[in-house]
Amino acid sequence: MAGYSFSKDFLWGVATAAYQVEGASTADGRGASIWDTFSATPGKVREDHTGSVSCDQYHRYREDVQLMKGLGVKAYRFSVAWPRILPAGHGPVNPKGLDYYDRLTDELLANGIQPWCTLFHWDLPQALQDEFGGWADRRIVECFGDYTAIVAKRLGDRVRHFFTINEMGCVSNQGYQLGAHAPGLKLPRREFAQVNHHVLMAHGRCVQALRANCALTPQVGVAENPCVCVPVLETPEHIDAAQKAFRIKNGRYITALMEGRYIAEFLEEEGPDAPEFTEADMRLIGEPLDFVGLNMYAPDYIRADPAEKNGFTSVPLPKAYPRMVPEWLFVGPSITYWGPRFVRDLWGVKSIYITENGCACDDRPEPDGEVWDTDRVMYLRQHFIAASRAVQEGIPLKGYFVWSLMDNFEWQKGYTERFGLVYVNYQTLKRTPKLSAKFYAETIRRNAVV
Ligand code: IFM
Repeated sequence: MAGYSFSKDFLWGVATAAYQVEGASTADGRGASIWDTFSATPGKVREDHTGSVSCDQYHRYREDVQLMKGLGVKAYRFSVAWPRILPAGHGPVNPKGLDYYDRLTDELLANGIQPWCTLFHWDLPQALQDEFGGWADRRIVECFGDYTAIVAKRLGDRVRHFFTINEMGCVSNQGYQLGAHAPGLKLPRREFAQVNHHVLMAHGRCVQALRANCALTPQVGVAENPCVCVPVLETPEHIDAAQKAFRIKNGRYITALMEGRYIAEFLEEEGPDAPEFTEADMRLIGEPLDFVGLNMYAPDYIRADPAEKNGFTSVPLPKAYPRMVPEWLFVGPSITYWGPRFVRDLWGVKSIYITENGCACDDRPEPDGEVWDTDRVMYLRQHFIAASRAVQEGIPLKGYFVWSLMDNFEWQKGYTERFGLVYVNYQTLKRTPKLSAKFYAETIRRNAVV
């Protein structure tokens, strides 16, 4: 391969999540989710925006599939809204909810786009939060398994690729410890540890339910956003330190999944706040996966530090370090190289995807109607170059899903942060591909960075 190119069968895709794009929050028997409740609570989301209409993909999915086709993507990563399928979280199934994902799947396949389905991207049925505290109670694990089985039975004859839970740490940390996401709780660290443990267990239960209920043999993975440790310099001592840091800093999350245990460094660090667990729990958590998906956004620069117990230190970012619109989105393109590399080197993973990468920019249409998001093009181009390096070095990076197909409901930021390749006018719901959409389409067409 010459230049910044990719393997022949590299899978280019785009990603979204149900609550962020679907809207139609009361249509066809959908139950309420914790995000409906949270966003309806004044002061929780910027400008009190809610996902009740959003991009209305529920009704406009055909148009959105045509947008994808225009980009030339080969795969669409979407999520299923649990409260559309089971309005009360468990019990009676809502057939119209399942019908929607049938229609979406069929439309994608008819247009040559592979459906990649996420079971949970944060829209927990409110009923489960009310009934037993949602992820804080161990009963959630079986409920999630049962819900997964229903979706698997319905879609598993056409969908081959499934993700269990999107960004497990965000579910527990943002939702139950920091209170920034639904359900907005600030539990003590010890209780948060248990919430997180239930999320990990539910992931394992989901893997089992998919394997037991899909008609086609499913490929099952996770979409995790690990803290991406990047060596400050590419020298052996800093690379070793960064790899070690990657494993230890993610001890509560991806390391636990990949190794089926909480590593000693994590347990020691947490002390009395460590989760309670049994060996059976850890076996469930460690269910083997077919691939690993990485949601990659910002870097954590690491240097070797012999004075530190674990041999590494995070290097603080200088004051003027570049970032995109979100206050957390510092630019560090080499994450799309180092993330896959460490996942391969630490755990021998043979199939890795970037399942999210993108940025929010201050996009506005010019008088000619065009959105000239040169900043997003710069950002994506640099990440693609790093991904191409991974591919060319033989790291098994097999695909890349840009976040996101279109502007959408950005959680507590509402509609104020735009991550899309396609601009959405929230008054008219008109979709307009930005410059970055054209850049992406051309990259896909050439299978090389433009
Ligand atoms: O919009 C989110 C997505 O739901 C999860 N990953 C990060 C994105 C940007 O913040």
